Amino acid sequence: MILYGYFRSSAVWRCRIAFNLKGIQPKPAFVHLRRDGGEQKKAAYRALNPQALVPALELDDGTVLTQSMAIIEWLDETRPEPPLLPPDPTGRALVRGFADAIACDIHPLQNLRILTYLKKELGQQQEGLDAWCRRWLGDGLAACEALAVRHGRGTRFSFGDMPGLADICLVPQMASADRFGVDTTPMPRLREIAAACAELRAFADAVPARQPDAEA
Ligand SMILES: N[C@@H](CCC(=O)N[C@@H](CS)C(=O)NCC(=O)O)C(=O)O
Repeated sequence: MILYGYFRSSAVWRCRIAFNLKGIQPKPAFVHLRRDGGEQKKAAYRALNPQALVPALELDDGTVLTQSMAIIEWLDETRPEPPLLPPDPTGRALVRGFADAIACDIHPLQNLRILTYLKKELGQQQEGLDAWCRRWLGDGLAACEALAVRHGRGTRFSFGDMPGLADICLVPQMASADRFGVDTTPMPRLREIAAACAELRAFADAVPARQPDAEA
């Protein structure tokens, strides 16, 4: 299995955590999102993922999976232990609701191609881009804080005492919040969960700075 990614990508970071939790190490392949206009946009990578986004996961039979959430759910279905989702449909819907609030509604607004468009096509300056990111990260994570308080108070992780899909999505997004200067002090529950995750090797080994393609 080959996981195509980039050290800073939140979506790839999610996959790295999930693979680590399962104790599986796919072979990494590095797609530099900024070098040479973006390697993700080159024909060679588009042949793998026509969306020109990382991650992509190439299976041993040549099948290429795209989209981090689809990859993680495929992993969970094919290697069920330890489970990343609860056993019951309602529990799964709650976890997916939290995870999708991040993966579908927060993360896409800070994507490189969106920020590049705001800058190059719409003429926004860096402060405008930073304000944009802070706004959508702050609003989105405030909603996640409310969901986390509602569903997981007293538990170590977002939805229980085992880490799962919600935590996998949360941790990279909290790091983005820090990077863009979002004040997360009004989100104590999310900070508590992120701190609990950071204690686990699966999460610690997945941080961008520890990846072979990491840059300062
Ligand atoms: N919904 C996709 C998002 C993937 C995505 O946005 N990847 C970013 C990095 S986090 C990317 O490849 N950006 C390249 C670009 O914007 O040109 C997923 O979860 O896999």
